[in-house]
Amino acid sequence: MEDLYPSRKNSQPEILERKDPVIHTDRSKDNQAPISTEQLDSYEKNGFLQIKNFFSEEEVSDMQKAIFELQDSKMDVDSKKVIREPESDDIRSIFHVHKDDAYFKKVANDQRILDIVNHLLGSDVYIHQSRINYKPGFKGKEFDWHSDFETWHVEDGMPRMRAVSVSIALSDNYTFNGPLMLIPGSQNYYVSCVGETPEDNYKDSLKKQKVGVPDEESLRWLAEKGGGISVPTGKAGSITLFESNTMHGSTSNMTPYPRNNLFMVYNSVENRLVEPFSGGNARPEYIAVREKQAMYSG
Ligand code: 6CS
Ligand code: FE
Repeated sequence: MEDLYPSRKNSQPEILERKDPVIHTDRSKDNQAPISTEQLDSYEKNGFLQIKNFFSEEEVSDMQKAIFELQDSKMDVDSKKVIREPESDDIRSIFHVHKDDAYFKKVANDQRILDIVNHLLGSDVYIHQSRINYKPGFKGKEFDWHSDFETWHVEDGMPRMRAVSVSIALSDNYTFNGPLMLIPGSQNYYVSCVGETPEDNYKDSLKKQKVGVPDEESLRWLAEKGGGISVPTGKAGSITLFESNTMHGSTSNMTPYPRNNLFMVYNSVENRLVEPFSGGNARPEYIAVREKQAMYSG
């Protein structure tokens, strides 16, 4: 398959134009969407959309109970799906929760979310990746600037930009406890990064990403083009949907307040993974789902 978004191939970075729509349902059908035209406009323009108070307080406390019970149950467990912080034993992320845990499978199937992502992606969807990023107080380290799509394209073989991440805030996201930072409009440009993908890169990249992190010049260009950096803060229970190629990152958390987010990544069933464009081995199923699974439809 032709590689429309080459990266980690050249010695110089390059900024390529996006070749896919941001919203894959024709805008003449806005009235079929469960969100407003203004919200669709905002997502199309910025590459992300925050919806506050999406979940009820009761749902939030159920989810918080679930993520902390899971965290406790894995505290002393050595599992590939449990990623620990680079400088401590604290749990950084737990992957594949949509499949391994009945409760999170229900969250992944939440019809309110499915109706939105089906419209944005213009098709039925399946879960490409799910994870809980705990970002514990004092110990939670940064997630350097990156486009998820760049990794999913190069290391997982995701052909086109037709996936969306739904970040569910399960603790209050303040300006100071390492919230998600996004560059508005960056979804429209693809930063072709330098550097080869090391064998089994995921064993290190999920702790600290090195390849696929854009150069400072490209990041400066994107931020200036987009008019700065957005930090959607808000109470637990809000969600932030962001397009697969929107440049994002988050700082270390040096406050007592954890920043727990649950991520469900939805991919179009018409955009299933092929061989990694890096030419390397496919990443494990718990990071990048390949098995044919039940489609989620709106
Ligand atoms: O490699 C990945 O798939 C993961 N890495 C980051 C930094 N964001 C997306 C995803 O969790
Ligand atoms: Fe990411």
